[in-house]
Amino acid sequence: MGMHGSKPKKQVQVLMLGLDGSGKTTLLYKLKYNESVVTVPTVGFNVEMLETDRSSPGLTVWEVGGQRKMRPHWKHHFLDTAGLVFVVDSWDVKRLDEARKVLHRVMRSINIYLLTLFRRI
Ligand SMILES: Nc1nc2c(ncn2[C@@H]2O[C@H](COP(=O)(O)OP(=O)(O)OP(=O)(O)O)[C@@H](O)[C@H]2O)c(=O)[nH]1
Ligand SMILES: [Mg+2]
Repeated sequence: MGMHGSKPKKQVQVLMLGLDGSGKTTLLYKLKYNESVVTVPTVGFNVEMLETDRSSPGLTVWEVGGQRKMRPHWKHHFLDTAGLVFVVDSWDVKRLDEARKVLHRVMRSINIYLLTLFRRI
């Protein structure tokens, strides 16, 4: 009865991808705690549930490491994903083309909502 009136909230999975060093972990913890944290390259993944208002589903955000050796693992997260956030470091001009190719490869494999974030500062 302690849970009276509160149904478990629906959770929607969001996948956060992008090249290594594009700023995914930084963004994830900024969204979660509104803090800038010191990061290390993600080996595997980080996952956090984000608070949303009562009428919206909860967001479970999965950030998977973007190093070349990590990218083959991305596909294991595609199945349950409702949306993709693809993070691009727009200062890293030399790797914009690599980011474009990697994003195109991902979009060929999944059919979902896409948000591309270009980090500027
Ligand atoms: N100036 C600036 N630096 C940032 C920003 N976001 C991240 N960084 C820095 O970029 C570096 C890499 O950030 P991460 O968030 O670890 O990058 P990542 O995309 O998670 O990298 P992987 O986990 O290896 O795929 C860190 O030194 C961050 O402090 C930003 O918006 N502006
Ligand atoms: Mg990371």
